[in-house]
Amino acid sequence: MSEQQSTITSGLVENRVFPPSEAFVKAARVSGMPAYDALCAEAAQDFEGFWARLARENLNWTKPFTQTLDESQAPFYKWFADGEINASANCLDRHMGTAVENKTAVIFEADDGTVTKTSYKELLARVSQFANALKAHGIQKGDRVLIYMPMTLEGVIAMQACARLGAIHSVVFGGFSAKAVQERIIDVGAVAVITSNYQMRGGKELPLKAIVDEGMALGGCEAVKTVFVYQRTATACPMLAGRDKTFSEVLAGQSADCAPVPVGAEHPLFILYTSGSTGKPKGVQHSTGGYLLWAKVTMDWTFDLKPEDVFWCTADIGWITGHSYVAYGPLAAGATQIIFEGIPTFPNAGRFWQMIERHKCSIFYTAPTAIRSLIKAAEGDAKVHPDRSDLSSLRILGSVGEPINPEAWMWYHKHVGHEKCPIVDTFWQTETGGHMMTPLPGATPLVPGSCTLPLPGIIAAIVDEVGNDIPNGTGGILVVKRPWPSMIRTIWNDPERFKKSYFPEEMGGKLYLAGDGAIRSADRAYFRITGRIDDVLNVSGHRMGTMEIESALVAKTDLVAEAAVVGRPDDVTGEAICAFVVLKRPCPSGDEAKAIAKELRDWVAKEIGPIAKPKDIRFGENLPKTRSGKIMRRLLRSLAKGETITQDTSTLENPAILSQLGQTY
Ligand code: 6R9
Repeated sequence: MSEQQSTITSGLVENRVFPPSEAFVKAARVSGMPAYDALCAEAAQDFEGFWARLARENLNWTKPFTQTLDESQAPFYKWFADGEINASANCLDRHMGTAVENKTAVIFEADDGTVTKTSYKELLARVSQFANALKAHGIQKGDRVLIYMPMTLEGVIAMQACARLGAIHSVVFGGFSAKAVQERIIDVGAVAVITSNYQMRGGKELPLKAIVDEGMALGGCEAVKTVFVYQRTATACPMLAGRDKTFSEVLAGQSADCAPVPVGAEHPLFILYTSGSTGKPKGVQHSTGGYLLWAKVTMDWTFDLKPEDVFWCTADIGWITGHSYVAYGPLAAGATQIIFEGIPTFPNAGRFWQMIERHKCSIFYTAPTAIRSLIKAAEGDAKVHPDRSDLSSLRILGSVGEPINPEAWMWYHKHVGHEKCPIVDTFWQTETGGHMMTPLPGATPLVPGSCTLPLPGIIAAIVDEVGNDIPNGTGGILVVKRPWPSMIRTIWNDPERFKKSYFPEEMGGKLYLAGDGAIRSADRAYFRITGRIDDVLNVSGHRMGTMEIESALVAKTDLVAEAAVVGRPDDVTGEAICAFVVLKRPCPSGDEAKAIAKELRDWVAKEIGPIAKPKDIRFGENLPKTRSGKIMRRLLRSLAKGETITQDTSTLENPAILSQLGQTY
């Protein structure tokens, strides 16, 4: 790829364009812009026919569907509804008797560097055996199973085994707290939990099972009959007789054959909780058929997957990226993938680059926050610089989770991709199931910081508050105008909230509201995401609701009277959490303030998880409010950024508190 133009006219206008090389275009699955345009035209001419073709070509159906899209209960759309399918069969059984059968499915690298390889055939046997163990404990189609596992092959096996039986999994990221586990067990109505005694991260052994116990002890989890415990490490953990079973105990004597249970295409494959603009996380419900279709097709299109590729998505299975591009997509596509248990900085910040070299990774997919922290590390220590590793196996790089700033993009392009690897900046969400907007590596000319264009079949647009189209070059609200197969089906237990959050009446009730702002460039009509338009923060690519953190803070009733949380830009994590707190005692300063700030951070870690800990805490006698009593969040955002307040503060009830709130702890 050559850099055609290299002028940046301002921070906002990005003029550098990187078209794919001719050789890359020639070999690509979607080869050149005419091929992309042809797919878009196919979808425009016969929307349902386009999706039906993909669904027939990419998935094995135990009962073929006759109806593609059912809009009769919109926005509760149904796809391929009369078809029957099993997700696990499409990831595993489907490859038996083909060249993929004996291919390596997973190269697992443990935290301590131990590597194990598992073929598709072996993985099928392991998933089947574990599914039989679940079945023997009464788990059946439609049951909900909570998974709280480390980033291990066993985590993927647990998900696949649930899918094999038609049981609905709900994975909770291993960094969430006992309380978060309890709340999700209750909301989802789990009958079983799959966990691990400990997890290994950065050489440290951290408890998981004990957190499940602590969560369940908070009450309301009586429906859970069995807790399956994977013994990741040799250290014993407390086991409750009758309820808790080790993996080896339940696997003993189980056959490695387990017939996959066909389910309707709309049967929920999983429920994954994500933060929204209110205090309570939403249980995003995904379908089986439509979801899996897009996980598979985007592997082929976005990552131009070839049989010899070694794919590595660094996301944890606790997030949607780990669902679509670790647990399902790569397997459905028959890829060899790397699964990594540990953290990018252990034993040193060169781990990712060393692993790419070690396993000859060809497609590498990670988050901007990881890239930014590794840039920092590499700049401080030449030994962990990517230039020290042989990265010649790479052919495609990917980015996900948050906007990638052009500086980080350029570094990734130069030092990791050696100016020959297209970077696919994939915009999507927990709710969208798979990629929505992204360059195609063998077609789309790249512009740093832009997710470029929607995938064929995805009808994205930018509108104003009432849903009218906005011309290119003007910022607005990102929406999707037509349903797509992998979209969220509902919020578990809360269909009304689903309608209100994603298909608001104010915008006509038919547009999917992503919750992000965006702008299309005047020249290429490329999309650039400008950030969330609701009260959701993106910290290190993880979604956090400001209200969720506020609720956690005020739940510390002995100490906190009031709290407001906003985001501020951060060089490494994208956004940082900044909490403004009013205590039930005089406003503290100095060491006392520091001690209370620590206490509050620990509290939030316990309530939600360490990822929700505020980076900045500021105390005041009061919060800045208008005379009508509304917290002035815009002002708080300025304060959080350390800006001099130039905005009109005349409506502020008590202007003196601004100086108090200027001090960060
Ligand atoms: C996949 C995932 C979704 C939110 C989304 C947006 C942000 C994700 C992005 C991006 C700019 C990208 N986001 N990818 N912003 N460019 N390539 O991250 O899902 O955790 O639900 O977050 O992340 O704000 O709305 P999720």
